[in-house]
Parts: sequence; C-alpha cells; structure tokens
Amino acid sequence: MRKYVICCLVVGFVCLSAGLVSAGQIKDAPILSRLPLDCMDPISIACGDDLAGSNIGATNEVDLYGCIGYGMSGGEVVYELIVDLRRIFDIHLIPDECDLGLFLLGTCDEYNCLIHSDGIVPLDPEHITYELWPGTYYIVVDGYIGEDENIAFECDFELSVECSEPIWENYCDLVMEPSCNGVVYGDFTGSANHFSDFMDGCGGPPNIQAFGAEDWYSVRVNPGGFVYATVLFEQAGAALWIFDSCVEPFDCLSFYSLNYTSAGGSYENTTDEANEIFIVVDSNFSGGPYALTLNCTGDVVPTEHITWDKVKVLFR
Ligand SMILES: [Ca+2]
Ligand SMILES: [Ca+2]
Ligand SMILES: [Ca+2]
Repeated sequence: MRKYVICCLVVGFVCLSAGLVSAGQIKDAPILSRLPLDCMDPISIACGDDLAGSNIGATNEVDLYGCIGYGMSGGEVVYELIVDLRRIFDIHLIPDECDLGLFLLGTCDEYNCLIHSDGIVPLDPEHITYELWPGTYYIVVDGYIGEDENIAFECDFELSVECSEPIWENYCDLVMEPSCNGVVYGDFTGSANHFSDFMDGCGGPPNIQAFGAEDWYSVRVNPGGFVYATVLFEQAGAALWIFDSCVEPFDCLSFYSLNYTSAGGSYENTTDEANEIFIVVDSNFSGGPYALTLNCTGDVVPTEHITWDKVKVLFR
C-alpha cells in the first residue's frame, strides 16, 4: 500500500490506471513499474545448472519489461548469469502449476530485455534460446496475474541453463589489401552486419553498438613491426577491431574509441615469428564512406586473401 501511495503522489494519472487494473475494471492494461529491479542479491546460475526455485511470497518490484506490453505483477526471482565464453544459451523454466514468465536481461534493468518467453497457455513451460557474448546478464522469473483467478501466479519451479558452441564463421574471403602509410577509402553500401561488439579482450566496451557492416583488411607484421590503424567516418559512429585471425573464434588484439566518428587500434609484433593481423572496420550503421589510415613501422606487408573464386574472376 505504501508503494501505491507514493505512486499516487508522483504520477496521478498512472495511479489512476493502476488502480483500475487492480480493481479488475481494465484487463490487460499495462501497469507501470513502481520500483527498479532488485539485483542486489541474485542467485548465481551457470551452464549445466538445473535449479529448484520458487516465487511464492517474492516481492513484486517490477511489472513491465522492455520486451512485453503487459504487466507481470507477480513477485520475481532474479538470477545472475556470468558468461565467460560466447555460447548459445538454452534456458528452460518449468513451473509447478502456475503462470510464470521468463526474461533475459542485458543488464540489471527490466527495460534492457533481450528476449522473453511467456506463452499463451498459462501453465506451460517457458523456453529461451539466445546467443550471448562474454558479460554479466540477468535471468528473471516473474508471475503473471491474469483474468482467471483459478490460475496461480506463484509456485515452485525448475530453472535450467544449457550451453552449446556457437556457429563459428569464416570471414577470410572478405579480406582486402590495405595501404601501409597511406589511406584507404571505403564505403559500406550493400554490405552486411556480422557482429556488433567484442567487449572482452578489446580494452572495454566501445561507445557504440557496431550494428553496421564490417570491412576486413590484413597485414603481415614481421618481428619488430608495428601498426597503428585509425578509421574516420563521415556520417557514422566508428569502431575498429584488430583480430589475430579471420576464422572464429578469434582474439581481439586491440580496439579503442577516439571519439564518436573515429576509432583506432595498434599492434606490435614482439615475437620472433611473422604474424598476420586483421584490421576490421565497423560502424554503428551501414552506409557511408570512411577513411582507413595505417601507420606502419618496421617490416609490415599489406596482404589480401585471394580465394579460388577471386582467382577465377581474374582469369575470366
Ligand atoms: Ca513482477
Ligand atoms: Ca507463462
Ligand atoms: Ca558490425
């Protein structure tokens, strides 16, 4: 009741609609959240876990999530999922005779909802399949209070997480030859987005989500060689990754964001063997020209991956 009174003082019209819903006069109307999601004491869950849980008596902190348009006004149970390796996650929720919903959040924020499962049949199990990159995520089990008072919104449940290897891509056919100590002008028109971030191993998250297409370049860096690469976009937010391979899973050797439209990375070969590195230009949306500048010192040789298809085109 205290929460309800605070709500009334802050936003009168919100309170009015919430009051009507609680009185059963408006069905399926959204109920706005009153408290932020509580992630202070989450339950840890990891690949291979199969945990017994319950939302009986759990506090209702949040109703709305970013991925649904109706209220989950039962109490919720919050799980923390720490991802070390990119994996495909299968999350199963089996309720024991009540109507539960399953939510996967990118951060401790119910509006940062990556995907959810709450099927039409109230007592059915819920299931999510989603590929996650390294980071910390939250799984929330919440209860739905529907029109049928015979259907409970609190019960015991079973929550399990299974992981499988993602599909690794081979980008080598895309690799183009850059110019050392020169500028390459590119344009993304017509290309596709394959990935959006490499938060781990790249020195922290970029300041953009790189939903734009990628252009691949490579150089062979002989021992003692050094490369500093920068990309500047005219119209888009820039990202530039340096990878050790064009076949996943590759390691990110370098990335840093200079400002919104430019990004850079550097690599120094301190080993006694030649290493090929892959410089990947990315951006927050596709389309638009960019300029890639490489400053090379020591023995650095720009390379290109000539595939059999490309050879056939050359001799056609
Ligand atoms: Ca809730
Ligand atoms: Ca459900
Ligand atoms: Ca991208």
